[in-house]
Amino acid sequence: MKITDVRTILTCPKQNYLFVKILTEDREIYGIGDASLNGREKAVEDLIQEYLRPMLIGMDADRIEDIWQTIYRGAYWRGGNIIMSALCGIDMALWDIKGKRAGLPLYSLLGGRVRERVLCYSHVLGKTNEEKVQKAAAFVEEKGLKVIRLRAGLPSANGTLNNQGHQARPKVEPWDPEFLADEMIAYFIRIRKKVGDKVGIIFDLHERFSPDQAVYIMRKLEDYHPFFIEDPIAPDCIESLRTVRAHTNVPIAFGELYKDRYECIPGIIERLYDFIRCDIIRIGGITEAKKINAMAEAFDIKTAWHGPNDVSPVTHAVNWHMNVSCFNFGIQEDGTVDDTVKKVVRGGPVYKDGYLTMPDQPGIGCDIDEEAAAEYPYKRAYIPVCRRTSDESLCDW
Ligand code: CS2
Ligand code: MG
Repeated sequence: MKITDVRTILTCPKQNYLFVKILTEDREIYGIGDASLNGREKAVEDLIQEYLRPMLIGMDADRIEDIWQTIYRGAYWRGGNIIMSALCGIDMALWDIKGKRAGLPLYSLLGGRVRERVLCYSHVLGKTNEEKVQKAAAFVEEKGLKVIRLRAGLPSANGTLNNQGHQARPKVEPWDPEFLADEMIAYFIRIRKKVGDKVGIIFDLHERFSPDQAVYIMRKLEDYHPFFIEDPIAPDCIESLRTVRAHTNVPIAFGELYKDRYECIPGIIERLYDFIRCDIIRIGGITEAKKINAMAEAFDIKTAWHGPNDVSPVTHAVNWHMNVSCFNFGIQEDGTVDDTVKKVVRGGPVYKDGYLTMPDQPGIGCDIDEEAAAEYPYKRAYIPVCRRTSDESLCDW
């Protein structure tokens, strides 16, 4: 079945999203994918429109692997966030088409169900850590959560949602890793005491600490049994991850910033982490995610795919199909989808009592209302940057 057009839908219902819609010679069958790269959406759109669309028109939509390799290797210059995000938008849309043609949900194409529902965790939100401590127990109770997630930081965790309008430059947030380790430890312990021992607590250190600082925090938290510590350090230096792993026995989740399977390999084969948590868009989509998943399974590493509030329901749905069909699933991050987003994107996982489910539908099971999307035009927005209050130097956000 030939591809007849590749469209991009750039929209900002609360957050900028870049969706891909692939049309085929069967007018009834099209695929939807997500190519959103928070803070750089237009660069991805240009790559798709200027370079990928012309070469994809006329190709056989059934040949997902061949198209993936053609985009990845065929350009000679490969990888990176912009290319991999574009590749993901196309890859997801092609899997969606394959599912619709077969009349089967994506999970069925991936091997079929191995579980009925998907354990998930939610972010404890609030403007200050103090507010989060006060709200945590009620939040767990009201939502019936089994696992919650905290983030190391001073400001609100809502920082990436682009609901403040067009931005001329990134917001600057304060962060002093040298002086805040003890405060973060105390924050975790206070939450542990509030929610009790039965609730899992994930602590996302968000690549904000150096290896020595991360080890210091993790060792102090060993007795408070975190579900896992997420991205304790930046991913750039594998030696640093080896150091962290060697000095603490707390479970580690890693890889939100990885861009392909090759970046995952050293950590997987040395078991430097217990959960792999790539973002499915950043690694080039379902085709790459299933390969990473298979590598992780062989080394007893579980999955915790990235899926926060700023990810669209299309990607939440893809995560869900992966989770429900893969043996080595660990847990899924559940982003609350804003009501405005629901006007633009139909479908996606449904939350109940700590788990996610989705109704059976062919393909990914999501659709974009293009008229609604047009009512929410793109607004330039940046991911914030962190600067130390002490000397104003830049540190990892
Ligand atoms: C975070 C994300 O959910 C997480 O684990 O690391 O919220 C991340 O900061 C954003 O997705 C960036 O856009
Ligand atoms: Mg994270």
